[in-house]
Amino acid sequence: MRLSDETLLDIMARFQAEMQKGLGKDTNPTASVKMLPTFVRAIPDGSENGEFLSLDLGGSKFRVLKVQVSEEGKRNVQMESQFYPTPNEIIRGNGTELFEYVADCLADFMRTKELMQKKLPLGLTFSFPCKQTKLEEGVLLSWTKKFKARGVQGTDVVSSLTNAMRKHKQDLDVDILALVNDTVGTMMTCAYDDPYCEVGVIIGTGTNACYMEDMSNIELVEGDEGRMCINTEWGAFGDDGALEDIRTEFDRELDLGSLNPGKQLFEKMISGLYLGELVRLILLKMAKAGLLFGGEKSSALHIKGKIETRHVAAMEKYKEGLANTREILTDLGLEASEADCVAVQHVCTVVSFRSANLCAAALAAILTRLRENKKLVRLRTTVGMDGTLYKIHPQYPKRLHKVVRKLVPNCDVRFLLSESGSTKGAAMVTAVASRVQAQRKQIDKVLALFRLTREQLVGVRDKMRVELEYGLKRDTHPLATVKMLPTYVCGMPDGTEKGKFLALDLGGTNFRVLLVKIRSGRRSVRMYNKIFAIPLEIMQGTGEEVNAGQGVPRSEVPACHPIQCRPGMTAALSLQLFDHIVQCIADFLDYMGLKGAQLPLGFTFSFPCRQASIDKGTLIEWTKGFKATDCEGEDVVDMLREAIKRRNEFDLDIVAVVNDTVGTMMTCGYEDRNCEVGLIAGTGSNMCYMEEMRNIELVEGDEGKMCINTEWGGFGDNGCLDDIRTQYDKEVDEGSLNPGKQRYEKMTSGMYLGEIVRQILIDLTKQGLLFRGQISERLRTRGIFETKFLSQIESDRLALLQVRRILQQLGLDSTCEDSIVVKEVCGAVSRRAAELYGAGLAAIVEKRREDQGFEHLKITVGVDGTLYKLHPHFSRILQETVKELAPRCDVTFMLSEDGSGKGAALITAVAKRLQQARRENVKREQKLRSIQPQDEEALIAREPCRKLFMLKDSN
Ligand code: 0WK
Ligand code: 0WK
Ligand code: BGC
Ligand code: BGC
Repeated sequence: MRLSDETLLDIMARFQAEMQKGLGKDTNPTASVKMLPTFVRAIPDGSENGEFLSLDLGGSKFRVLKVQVSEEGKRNVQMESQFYPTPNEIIRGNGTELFEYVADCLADFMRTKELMQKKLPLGLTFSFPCKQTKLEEGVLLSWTKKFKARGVQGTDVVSSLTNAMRKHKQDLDVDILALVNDTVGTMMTCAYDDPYCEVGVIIGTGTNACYMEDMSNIELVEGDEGRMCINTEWGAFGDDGALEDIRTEFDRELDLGSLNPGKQLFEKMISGLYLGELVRLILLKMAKAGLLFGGEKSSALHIKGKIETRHVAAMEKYKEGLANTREILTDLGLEASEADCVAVQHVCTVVSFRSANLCAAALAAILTRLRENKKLVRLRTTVGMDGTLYKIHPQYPKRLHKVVRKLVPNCDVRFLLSESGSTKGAAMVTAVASRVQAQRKQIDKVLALFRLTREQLVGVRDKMRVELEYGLKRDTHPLATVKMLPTYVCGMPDGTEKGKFLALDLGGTNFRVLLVKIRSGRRSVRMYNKIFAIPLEIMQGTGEEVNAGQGVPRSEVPACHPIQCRPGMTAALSLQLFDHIVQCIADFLDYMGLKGAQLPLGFTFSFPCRQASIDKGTLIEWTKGFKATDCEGEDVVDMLREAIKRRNEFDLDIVAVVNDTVGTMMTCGYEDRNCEVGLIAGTGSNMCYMEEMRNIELVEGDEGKMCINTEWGGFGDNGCLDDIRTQYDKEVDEGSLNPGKQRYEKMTSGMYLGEIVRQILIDLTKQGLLFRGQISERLRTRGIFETKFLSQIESDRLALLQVRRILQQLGLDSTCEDSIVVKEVCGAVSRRAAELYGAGLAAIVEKRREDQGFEHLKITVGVDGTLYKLHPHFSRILQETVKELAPRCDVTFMLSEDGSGKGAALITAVAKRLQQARRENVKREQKLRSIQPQDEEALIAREPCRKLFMLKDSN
C-alpha cells in the first residue's frame, strides 16, 4: 500500500487518460470514469437571490434545508435545516418507497417550518452518478456507497421524486429545478466565497470530484462556448482493471464483500465507508498470521464494518491516538499490547495515507487539465472540499495538500473547506436555474409574439386574398391598401427581342446603370453594369440641409417645370435625386464610350407608381429609405427626362418604367415561360403577377393578361394585421420615414427586420434579461442592427463565439447566454417574415389557380432580393409555408441571377418592338383608311393591350 511518487505520477497520468476517454463521444460508453456533464455552466456571480428548498441525499446524513439567498452584494445566505435518518430498509428497500420517504421528510420539514403552500423551487443534491441531459433531470447510472434501492437505476430520479411529492400535494407545491451532485454543490458553495473555486472534491462516505471543463472538450453536449461543470465520478476509476497493479488482496476482499462488487474500485481504496473495513481486513489477516494480539481473533474483528473510519481517524490523532487505539481495540474485544497498538496505528496510517495519495494523484490530474485548458504555465485555483473523512481525520487534509502540491508544483492550489455542506451550492445552482427559467419564460413570452400559428397564417393568406380583390375592383381600388397597380406589361418576351438597351435599377440596396445586349433567337443576353451609391442626403433630400449654392444656380434652372420651381432651394433639391441619377448615367456612358448612342432605356423604379402607360409612372409615395421631396405625385419618367435635358449632354429614349418585381418576373420569364409571378424579398417587400385583363377593372379590355404590381407592402395599413402586430413592430413603424405606411413590408423586409430585432433586444435588456441589463449607446442607435447581421447570426455553421464577435462589433458586450438569446430573437423575427411572405404568396397562387379553374396549378415565381438570397433559412421557410397554405399549387422558385435590369431591358425591347409594330401598323392603316393621326393615340391609350394583343396574333 506504500505508493512511491513515481507510482502516483503514473496513476495521475492514467487518470488523465481516463478523463480524456470519458469526455470523448465515441470513447465515453466504454470509459470507467464517466465524466458526466452537469449542465451547470457558471459559478455564482452574486446576482442569485430568493428562497429555495434543498435536499441533500447520499452522503452520511440526509438533510432537508430552506435556503434564503440575498443579493445586493451582501452575499449572505440564511439556512434552516433538519436531518432525517436514512434507515437501511429505506435505502436498500424499494425505490418508490425511498422517494416517498424523502417526500414525507420534505413534507414534515415544510410543516415544522410553516412553509406549507409556499411555492418554492427545490435543488436536489443527489450524491450518486447520474446521466443528465438538462439540469432538472438525472438518470441514476448505479447506486454506490450504502444505497441499493431497487428499481431506481436507469430511471430519472427527478421525476420519481416529483411523483412521490404529488402524494403530498396539499402540503407541497415544489418544483425541482436542479439536480446536482454533492461535488458540484460543494464547488458552488465554495465558489460563492472564492470565485477562483472551479473544482469540488468529496472525501466522505464516498469520494468524487467535479471541475469546470471547456465546452469545446465536452463532446457529449452541443456547443463550444464557455464552460460546464463535469462530475468526474472518479470513484469508478479502475473498474476497467486500470488499477489492478496497485490493488491489494485486502481491496479485493473488501470489494467482494461490498454491496457493489467490481464497482467503485478507486472509491473503495479511498473513502470513509471503506477505510475502516480495509484496516479491519488487514488486522484480521495479521491476527490470523499471529502478528498481532498474540494471534487472538475476537469475533468483533470478524464482523464486517466493525471498524469504521471514525475509529481510524481517532487512532491517528497525534496525542491521544494511542489511547484511542487501545480503547477501540478493547471495544473490539481484543487484548492489545503497546506494540499491537502502535502496529494498529501504523496500519491505519498506511491505509489512510494511501487514500490521501490516491486522491491527490487524481486531483493533480484534474488540476493539470485545468492548467492546460487555460494554456497557463502556472495555475492559481481553489478546490472546494467536503466529506467526513476529510473533515474529521486529523492528518488527512495535510497529507492530501502536501502530495497534491508535490505532484503539481506548477499549481497554486487553495483548499477551501465547505462550511455548510453542498446544499448552499445546490441552492446557488437552483437560484441560477430559477433566474434562467424566469428569464426563459420572459424571453419565450416575447418570442411567442412572433410565433404565428397555422390559423393565423391562414388568416393572413385569406386577408391578403380579400385585399387583392379589393385593389382590382374599380369601386374599392381607391381605398385599397394593396394597391394592385396596372403595369402595362402585357406579354412575356418571345425571343425575338434584340438590340442594345440601357437600364436603370433604382430602389434596392444598390443603384445600378446597365447596358443590356439582347441577341434574338438564342435568347442570350449580355450585360455590363456599374453600381453607384445614392448618398443619404440625396435619398432623403430635405430643404434645409443643402444650401442653394450647391445646387445649380437659380438663374440656370430652365423654366421647364413651372409648378415645381418654388423660389430658392427646393428647385435645387428635387433636381438633386434625378440629377444625381443622370450624373451616374453620364459616368456610365463615359465608361462605356456610349455618350452619343441614343439608346432606349428601361427604368426599374422600385417604388409604388401609378402608371397610365408603359412609359408613364406617377410616384404615389416613397418607401424604404427614400424621402426626396417634390417627387411624390410626380411622373418619374418626366422627372428623369427633365434631368437629362438639364444636363444636356446626351439623350435617351425612356421607353419603359417598371417595378423591380416586374423586372424580376420578366428576367426569370425569359428562361421559364411558367414564370408569371415576381417576388422581391430585399430592402423592401413586394410581389407582382400576371392577372387576367377581365379582372383588372381599372384598365379597359378583357383580352389577355397584364402584370399587376400588387404593392403588397401596404397590406395591413388598414389595420387588418393588427392582431399579429407587436409593440416592436409599432416602435419600428413610429421610427420609420413613413409611419403608418407599408406595415406588411415593415414586418417582412430587409430594411426593417434588423430594427425589429434591435427593439426586442432593447426591451429584453430593459427587463434585465440581456447584456446584464445595460443598454449600450450602440444598441440605442437606429439601424445599427442591419439585417445582414441576422443572416450571419442565424447561419448554422456559425459557432456562438462568432455571434459574440458580431455583437462585439456592435459594441454589445455579451455572455454566451446573451448570444443564444440574440440568435433566437433573430430566428423568430426572420421566421415570421418568411412565413408572412409565404402566406401572401399562397394567396396569389391560389387566386391564379381558381381564376384559371385548375384543380392543380403549376407556376414559377421569379425571386430576387438580398434577404431571400443571403438569409440562411428565409427561402426554405417561405417555400414550406407556401406549400402548406397552397397545397394545390406546385410552385417553383426561380432565383433571378441577373437582377431586374435584364427584365427591364426585355420589357423595353418588347415595348420597343410593339412601338415599331404599332407605327408600321398605323402607317399601314393610314394608307388603308387614311384615319386622322391623333385618333390612333387616343385609341391606343384607351385599350392598350387589345390592340397590341391583336397585333401579336396577326403576326
Ligand atoms: C456534506 C455535503 C453532502 C455530501 C457530504 C459528503 O453537504 O452533500 O454528500 O458532505 O460527505 P459524507 O457525509 O459522505 O462524509
Ligand atoms: C435586385 C434587383 C433590384 C431589386 C433588388 C431588391 O435587381 O431591382 O430592387 O434586387 O433587393 P435588395 O437589393 O433590396 O435586397
Ligand atoms: C458517488 C458520487 C458522490 C461521492 C461523494 C460516490 O459514491 O458516486 O456521486 O459524489 O460518492 O458523495
Ligand atoms: C416598394 C416596391 C418594391 C419593393 C421591393 C417596396 O418598398 O414599394 O415598389 O417593389 O419595395 O423593392
